[in-house]
Amino acid sequence: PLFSVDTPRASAPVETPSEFGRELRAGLSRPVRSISPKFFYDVAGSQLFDRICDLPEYYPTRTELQILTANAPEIARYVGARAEVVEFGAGSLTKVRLLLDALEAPRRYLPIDISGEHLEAAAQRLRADYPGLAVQPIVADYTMPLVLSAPGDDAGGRMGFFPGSTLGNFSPPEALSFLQSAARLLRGGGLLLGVDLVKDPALLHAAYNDAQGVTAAFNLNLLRRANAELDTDFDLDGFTHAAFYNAPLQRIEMHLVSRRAQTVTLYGERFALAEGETIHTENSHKFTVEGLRELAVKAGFVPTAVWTDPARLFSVHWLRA
Ligand code: AVJ
Repeated sequence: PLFSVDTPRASAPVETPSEFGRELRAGLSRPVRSISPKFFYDVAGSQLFDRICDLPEYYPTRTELQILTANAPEIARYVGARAEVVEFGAGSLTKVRLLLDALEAPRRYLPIDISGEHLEAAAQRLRADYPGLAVQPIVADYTMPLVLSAPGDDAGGRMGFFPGSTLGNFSPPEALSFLQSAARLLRGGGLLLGVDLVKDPALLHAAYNDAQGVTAAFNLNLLRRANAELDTDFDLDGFTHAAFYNAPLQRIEMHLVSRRAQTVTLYGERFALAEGETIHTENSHKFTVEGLRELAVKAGFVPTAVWTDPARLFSVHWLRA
């Protein structure tokens, strides 16, 4: 398949292991347990993530919006006339409004997201506000190679939009291969890419350990989702949220820590977790402006302009493809 399509599923149990189920089983079978952060985003998880974006400690969303707002005319000049905008991991479709407002004559908008229901609802709201724009949501895992038909013969061609530092969820080799495919998909156009910057670890720590516990709820929602969709028996009180900065690897790591020795059953198989053992749920890599530009060059882009906020918390890059 060109990409996997995540259809909404009825409640558990399921006969054919879902992608989530297969990956969770594989992740629990490894000596260092892990699961991909892409499974955070069921409806409840997408809503929790939207709440994270509004938290006082979570500076990335607000800062990126400030950068896009403050520099919209200049960004529009670099981007030029683009008829088609493809967004990777589009979520709630709020940031793209700033871009659509700045562009000359966008005709088609293709938001790609793994969370189908959430995406369709957001697409409806966007259509209401942009009557001249063809909004064509694609429910897909954008970490898989994606093939799109040619952007058509309207002037300007295609651009990509990948805000929010979602690139940071990839390991460095995955980030490179994602950017390589994006460069192929966007050839003749470019990618407007937002990435979070390396900074004082105390600020990073606060952003992933918010006082209201929304990030903890977001992390633990993965276990609630597994219980609902896969019929696992995770005890939600048996795990705690942990997030810390791994400085040598330039990333925030999120884990679910087992508070005691316990077992969990998935597809009839029992997995034992020791007290203090963790399930690694997310990496959120941080970048330097130079490091990102070098990575972009390796992937086949030509980095041109970079915009940051005065405190250099976050960066937005225009990468020509
Ligand atoms: C959507 C991957 C960019 O890494 O900051 C927020 C996800 N995890 N709080 C990030 C997230 C915990 C977010 N990304």
